[in-house]
Amino acid sequence: MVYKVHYFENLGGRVEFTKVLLEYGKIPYEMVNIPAAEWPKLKSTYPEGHVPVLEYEGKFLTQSLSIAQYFAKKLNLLGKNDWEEAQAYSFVLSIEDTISALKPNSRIMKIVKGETTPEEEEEATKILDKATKTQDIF
Ligand SMILES: N[C@@H](CCC(=O)N[C@@H](CS)C(=O)NCC(=O)O)C(=O)O
Repeated sequence: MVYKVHYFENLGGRVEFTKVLLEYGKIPYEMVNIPAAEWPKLKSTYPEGHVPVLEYEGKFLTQSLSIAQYFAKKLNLLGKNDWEEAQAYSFVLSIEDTISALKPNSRIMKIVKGETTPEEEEEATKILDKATKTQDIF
């Protein structure tokens, strides 16, 4: 049975951790691409009303970091010992902090579309600089 990853059509976001791992591990999967226009109708059919969702053997797993961790473990990417495992988790959570900091007012989409005001751009640059410094620790 092949893994199915549910996410919005033509949109990157919280699904990317999982897609990178699936591609890296050459794990077969299918995307279930949800058109934005269909979402209001489909939202209530998902366990927590959001995506990404992993579907496998009739079961559904929510939460992007849990899904990514599931595959990271399968691919032996959680470190050689408890310390390295904690470092891997720390790295992921620092990315999560960055996503959360960029999320208000759809800032991510504005950045992608080049629609940010100079003030928003300056703020986003600060957030991304901080993230780069944090990730340099690893
Ligand atoms: N903590 C959840 C957050 C999921 C989330 O916010 N997903 C967004 C897309 S990135 C979503 O489904 N938005 C539509 C909605 O909530 O109606 C996770 O990491 O999976």
